[in-house]
Amino acid sequence: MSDCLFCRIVAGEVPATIVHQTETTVAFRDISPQAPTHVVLVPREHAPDAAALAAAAPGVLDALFLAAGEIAKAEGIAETGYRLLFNTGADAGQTVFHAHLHLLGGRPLGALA
Ligand code: IU
Repeated sequence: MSDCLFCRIVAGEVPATIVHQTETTVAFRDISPQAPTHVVLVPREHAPDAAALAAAAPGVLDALFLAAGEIAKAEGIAETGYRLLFNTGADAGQTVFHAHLHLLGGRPLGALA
């Protein structure tokens, strides 16, 4: 899906600072970080959102959460805490329609709106 930004990052066609990769996932630093650590984790295979990914490849969801835990350890925020979230759909603020898990940490994040 060459018109999908995150497919293009996975393919190496768009630059990103990649921090972690597995057979099924790629993680890179968010271009507009909202916290000292802000990493975006994506499946290599395209799915438009988390619900579609869960239906198509639930094991890849497991892989994303496992990778997030490893990255949190590597970033030194596993003990202080971090937030994992999928924005799903326009009202949630999803802007890139390739399922992605945000990993945020490194400061107190406060309550969700
Ligand atoms: P959202 O949940 O769809 O809003 O998240 C998309 C994220 O992708 C958002 O935080 C952007 O800053 C981020 N991003 C990026 O990391 N690299 C890019 O080239 C672009 C967006 I465009």
